[in-house]
Amino acid sequence: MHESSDEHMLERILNNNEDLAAHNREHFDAAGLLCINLMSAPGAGKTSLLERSLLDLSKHWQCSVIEGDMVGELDADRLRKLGVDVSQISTGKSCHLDAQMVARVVHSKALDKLDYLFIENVGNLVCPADFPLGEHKRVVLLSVTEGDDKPLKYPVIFHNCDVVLFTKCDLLPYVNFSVARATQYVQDLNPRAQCFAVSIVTGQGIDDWLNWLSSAYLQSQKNMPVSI
Ligand SMILES: Nc1nc2c(ncn2[C@@H]2O[C@H](COP(=O)(O)OP(=O)(O)OP(=O)(O)O)[C@@H](O)[C@H]2O)c(=O)[nH]1
Ligand SMILES: [Mg+2]
Repeated sequence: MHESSDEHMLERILNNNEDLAAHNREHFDAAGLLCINLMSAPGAGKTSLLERSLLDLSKHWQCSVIEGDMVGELDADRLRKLGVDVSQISTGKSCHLDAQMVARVVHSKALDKLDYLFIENVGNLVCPADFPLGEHKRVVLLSVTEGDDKPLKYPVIFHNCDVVLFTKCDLLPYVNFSVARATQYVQDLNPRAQCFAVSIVTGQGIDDWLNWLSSAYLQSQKNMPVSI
């Protein structure tokens, strides 16, 4: 009895989230921007990747970031130092962003001038997978220090994403992580996911990632509904 009412409530929460995510997506499409949801376990390198990417992207494009953290504005402050516009969402006890939290920010932001909107989700390899935010693309970071078995143990987030970045590849000589094995695990779950091995320290793979971003942006412009 208890179990079925819990399941019912969870289903309602997830359905409600899907509706709000679709609403957010309408705003993103109307503004003609590309929205990317960055997800990973804590510390895999989301903010570092954003710092590195925004250094390049901000030269030519209007970029903005929504930062999700349980408390504090440490990551937001790191990005603001680059002159980037950042909106903070503090999730309190929640271990993921949801579409309603993002909707509040979306309604208070001037989206029209933006080309890229990045959302850094709360560090967690499980819960963010179930809560789409309206993003066009889902990017998962897996650092080589976490072990290459993670796609097998946390399949949902890898099953439902567009890109997987194996981060901190400068540390590969010191850890037991095979990029080939991890790529195979991801592709067994999700053949359409693209995998890149990257390092902020050496710059490995950063051009591939930036090229992917730029083709995703161009593709999104072709797919945007034509405004009348
Ligand atoms: N060696 C190495 N360290 C890295 C790399 N990228 C990030 N780091 C380090 O990893 C730590 C965590 O990086 P963050 O970018 O803060 O990770 P995050 O995913 O944003 O962390 P949360 O927001 O707390 O989940 C920092 O000490 C970074 O300097 C990398 O390519 N190589
Ligand atoms: Mg961060």
